[in-house]
Amino acid sequence: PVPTRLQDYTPPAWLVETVHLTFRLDPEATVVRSEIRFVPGAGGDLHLDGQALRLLSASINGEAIRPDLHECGLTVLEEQLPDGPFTWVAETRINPQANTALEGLYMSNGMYCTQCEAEGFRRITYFPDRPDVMAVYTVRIEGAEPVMLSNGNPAGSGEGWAEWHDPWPKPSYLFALVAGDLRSVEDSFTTRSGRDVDLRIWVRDGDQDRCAYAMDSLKRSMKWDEEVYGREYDLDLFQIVAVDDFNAGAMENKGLNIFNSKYVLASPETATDGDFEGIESVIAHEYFHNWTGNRITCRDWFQLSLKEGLTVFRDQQFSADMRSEPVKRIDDVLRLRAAQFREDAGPLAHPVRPAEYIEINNFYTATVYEKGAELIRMLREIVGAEGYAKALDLYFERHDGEAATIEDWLKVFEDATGHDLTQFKRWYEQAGTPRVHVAEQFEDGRFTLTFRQETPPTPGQPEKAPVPIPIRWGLLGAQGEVAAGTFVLDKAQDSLIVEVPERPVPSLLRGFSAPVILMHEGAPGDRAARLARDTDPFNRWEAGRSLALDTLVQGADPQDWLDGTIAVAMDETLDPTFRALALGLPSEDEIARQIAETGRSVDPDAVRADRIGLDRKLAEALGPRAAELRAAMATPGPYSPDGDAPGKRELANRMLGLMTRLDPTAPEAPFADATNMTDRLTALALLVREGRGEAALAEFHAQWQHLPGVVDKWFAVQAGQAAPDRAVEVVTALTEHPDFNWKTPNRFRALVGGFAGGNPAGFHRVDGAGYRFVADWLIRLDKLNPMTAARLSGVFETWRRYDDTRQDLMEAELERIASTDGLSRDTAEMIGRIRA
Ligand code: B3K
Ligand code: ZN
Repeated sequence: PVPTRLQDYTPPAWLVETVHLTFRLDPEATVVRSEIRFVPGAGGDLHLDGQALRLLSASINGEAIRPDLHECGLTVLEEQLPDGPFTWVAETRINPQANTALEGLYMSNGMYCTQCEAEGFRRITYFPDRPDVMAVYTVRIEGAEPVMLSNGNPAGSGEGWAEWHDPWPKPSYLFALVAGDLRSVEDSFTTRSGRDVDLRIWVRDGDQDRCAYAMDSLKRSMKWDEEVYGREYDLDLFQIVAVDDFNAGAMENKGLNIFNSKYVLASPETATDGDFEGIESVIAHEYFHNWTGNRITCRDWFQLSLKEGLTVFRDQQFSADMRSEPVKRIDDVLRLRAAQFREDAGPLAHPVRPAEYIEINNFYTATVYEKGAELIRMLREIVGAEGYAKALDLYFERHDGEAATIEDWLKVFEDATGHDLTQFKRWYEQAGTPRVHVAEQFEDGRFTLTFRQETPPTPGQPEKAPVPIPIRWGLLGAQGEVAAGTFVLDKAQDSLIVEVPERPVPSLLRGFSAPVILMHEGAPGDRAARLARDTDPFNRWEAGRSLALDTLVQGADPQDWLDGTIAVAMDETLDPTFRALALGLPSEDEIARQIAETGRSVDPDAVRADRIGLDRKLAEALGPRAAELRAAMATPGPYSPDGDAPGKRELANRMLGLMTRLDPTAPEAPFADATNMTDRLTALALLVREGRGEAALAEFHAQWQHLPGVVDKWFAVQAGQAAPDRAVEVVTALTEHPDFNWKTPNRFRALVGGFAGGNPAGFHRVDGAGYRFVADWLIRLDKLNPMTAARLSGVFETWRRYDDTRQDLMEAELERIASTDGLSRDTAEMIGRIRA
């Protein structure tokens, strides 16, 4: 297949003013009538995208035509078209029941739903399915379903039909339709200009009592966007639908968000604190897209980060405001390193704005989302909070109703703040994580920090140019902070000189002010000093992490880490969540990445053993204090997902994890006594980890087998916690379990993804059985759901980190996948890039 290239962009030949769609619903033969008013754009032939469609009829201005049909759509030559505007009418037939790709119109649990981003609308009808074609949609749905929804405001309904009108021009990827036997939970929100907006969350009967947190998150998001960004909602109605079969987390369709039910449904008994937090942030994220994505959309899919990076940054700000800012920052950096640094260090590395793609669904990545958000954060760091606010106002003013580009985005910052961002643009075009090396010198009251940046080569980009790196810094003297500021490193090498009477302890890249790898150990004892008393909470945490990695990667003596971490753990003046984070060990995958950074090959069994060893040392060093701290963190009274209760539970549960290292029966009583899912699942995971989970697993399953989201946890916990030497056998047996509905992405990800991602030593078992298991299932899923299969292939992206035996085994599986007959374009592209 030929790649699509950014440099080949041409404006649309024809634009669309209005679209009238009529759906006659039928599970196997839905008929879609489309009436499209085309107006001249750049001029030329009319190309309409279409996929898996049966064209029943087509006409232009009422005259029947027989367009030229090809594999990816149809073409009407310019000479067959009227000179000016015209009306195209077509009828197509589609089969939602047979749509296992979950793109376009498909069925989930007997209900109709859609997913159109990025290119799903072309599976519904022939259309210029590209985001720079924005139109006003009117939709009529005919069918027997009790509830029939589409975008915008209701425009009438009766027995067997419903109409919807969306006044805001939108690209086709934001179209949505939902129909089925749904129940709603209702609320309302009054905007700051006094307009009343009806809010509805649609779920299956029986799930109504698990929507409260989602609704509350929605209202808080609406208010926050008004207060912080000055953005009001713009329709009379905002609806969210929860569906069980969904490839992604959620989708921001105009006025009708469709959600993976895992990001809607929650109650204390069925959802963990982490689930509640996820709901809050995904609800916010999709809501925020109404302005950053929908009102201002992307000109083409290369600009994806324009909406995604910005919207992730906005949801991060929101969660930081709702909860604790430093804790949120640490969480976000953990996630960035786990997914994006990993991606950037391997064969799938690509720029935040890629230059080409074969399948755009393969570019909904940690780089486009999370690194994209880091770029926005750096922009804000460079121009300041006020400059950022001015730039955003200008962005909304200048580009509302448009399909914009990264150039447009940077231009508003330049125009609003006077900064020259020519060099900053490299951040969007250059892949790879910059390394920043630091040298220190103290002489005659002058402290000199010399910074040097380099970015290793990435696929297709052997040479890298310097990027502007905002480095927030502070200097700690014996009595506390003596100086602080932000230094922008925009050359290959540059120095910062500060006059101070005594050699200070430098604290660099505070708040993780840039997505780089800081190579800075500093003088002996400096990290212990930062862990003990840095005034920047992020760097305090980072100092501990760096000490732990020294032990896990280099085999250094852990004493400084143990002492410093225990002091933080016992410090009652600190936020319990922060203390829990400081007590956390880097994941096995993170340790493996750091080992690979040093040029050595990774032994996954040793990584696991060393990590357990350090955890045990921490448990021993804490001794009876672990149980005391756990008791002190008890949260009596009714469960709350907000306030300080989640942090206390996290610290208490971390203590339980440590106690379990010394006494494997420790989780038994907590499992039996748990009154919420957070505590219950933690105890269950620990029991399974210790090989004592059988009875608890049976009890848990019996209790929750009717709730798919909880059954997913039951699968994931076994896949992740099974002993590595028999994990393949455990997950293989689980694929035979009657509840393993592998066609449901959540269930598939819980078991197969939960094994490949959650049990590294099991996945990398040296006989290759883990690789074979994952490859078998990937090949099987690819025939049904290419998007989800292709995403799973990322578990192989680190294959070059390992020893020759494992590399050969992984290579063989990649080869087997690549040579599978009828492999999807999605997976073929991923495997091709991973092997290149
Ligand atoms: N924009 C959607 C992602 C769609 C995924 C398409 N493969 C969700 C989000 O980022 O908000
Ligand atoms: Zn998004």
